[in-house]
Amino acid sequence: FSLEVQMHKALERDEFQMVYQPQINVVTGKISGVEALIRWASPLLGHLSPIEFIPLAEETGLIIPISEFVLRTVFQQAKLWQQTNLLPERIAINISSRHLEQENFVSFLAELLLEFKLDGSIFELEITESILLNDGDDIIEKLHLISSMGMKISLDDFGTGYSSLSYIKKFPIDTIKIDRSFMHGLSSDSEDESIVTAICTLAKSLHLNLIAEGVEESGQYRVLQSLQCNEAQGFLFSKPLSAHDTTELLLKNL
Ligand code: G
Ligand code: G
Ligand code: MN
Ligand code: NA
Repeated sequence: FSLEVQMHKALERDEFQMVYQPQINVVTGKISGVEALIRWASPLLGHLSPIEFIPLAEETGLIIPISEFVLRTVFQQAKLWQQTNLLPERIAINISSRHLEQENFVSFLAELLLEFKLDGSIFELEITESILLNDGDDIIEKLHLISSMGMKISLDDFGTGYSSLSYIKKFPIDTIKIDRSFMHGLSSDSEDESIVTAICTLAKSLHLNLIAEGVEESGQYRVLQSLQCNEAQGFLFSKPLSAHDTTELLLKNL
C-alpha cells in the first residue's frame, strides 16, 4: 500500500477532487476570487493533505499528470460558472515549480484556454519564491508569456522565504499573498503586525494586489482593513468548499 502506488492509481480512479476557498474584498466584503486546492480521498489511506502527497508527487514526477488534472478540472469548473453567470473575478491555482519548469507548460495552458474558450484573465497562478531562485531567464520568459495570455501571477507564502525585493521587480508579479504564519500576532501589536504593515506598504508602493491568508479572527481582519490590505482569505470567512458548496455561496454573493 505504498503512497506512491496509491497515488498512481488515484488518478485513474478519480480519487482527487478540487475544493475552492473564497477570497474576500476587504472594502466590499464580497467574494473577489477563489483559490483552488486539491484533495485526495483514498479508500485505503483515508483523507490525505496535499502537504503529505505533493512533495512525493514532485519527487516521482507524478506531479505533472496531477497538475494537469488540477488545471483541467479548474478550467472546466470556470466554464460552468461562466455559463451560469457565477464566475468570480479570479480563480487562483497553485502551480508546482516542477510543472512550471516543463517545456510544454505554457502551451498546455494556451491549449486549455482555447479548448474551453476562456479568457486568461480569469486565472491567477500561485507560485512560491523558490522557483524564482532557480534559473532566472527561462522562468522570466515563461512568466511573461503567461502574463501576455492575460493570466495573473501571485507569490504564495510571502514572507517565509527570501522575500527579496529584486524578485518582485524582475518578475511579472501581480499579487502577493502574505503567509498565514503572520496572522497569529496580528491583533496583539506584535512583531507580526510590524511585518504585515511593512508588506502592505511595499505592496502599495509597487502597485501590487495584496491578499492575507489564514485570517481566522475578526480582530485580525480589522487590522488588515486598517492597513488597507486588498483581500483576505481564511477560516473566518470560509474553509475550502466543494465545487457544489462554492456554487451555492457564489449564488448568495450576487
Ligand atoms: O489546502 P491545504 O492547506 O491542505 O494545502 C496545503 C499545501 O498544498 C499548500 O501549500 C498548497 O499550496 C498546496 N496545494 C494545495 N492544492 C494544490 C494543488 O492543486 N497543486 C499544488 N501544486 N499544490 C497544492
Ligand atoms: O500554501 P497555500 O496558501 O496554498 O495553502 C493554502 C492552505 O491553507 C489550504 O490548504 C487551506 O486549507 C489552508 N487554510 C486556509 N485558510 C486557513 C486558515 O484560516 N487557517 C489555517 N490554519 N489554514 C488555512
Ligand atoms: Mn496557495
Ligand atoms: Na500560502
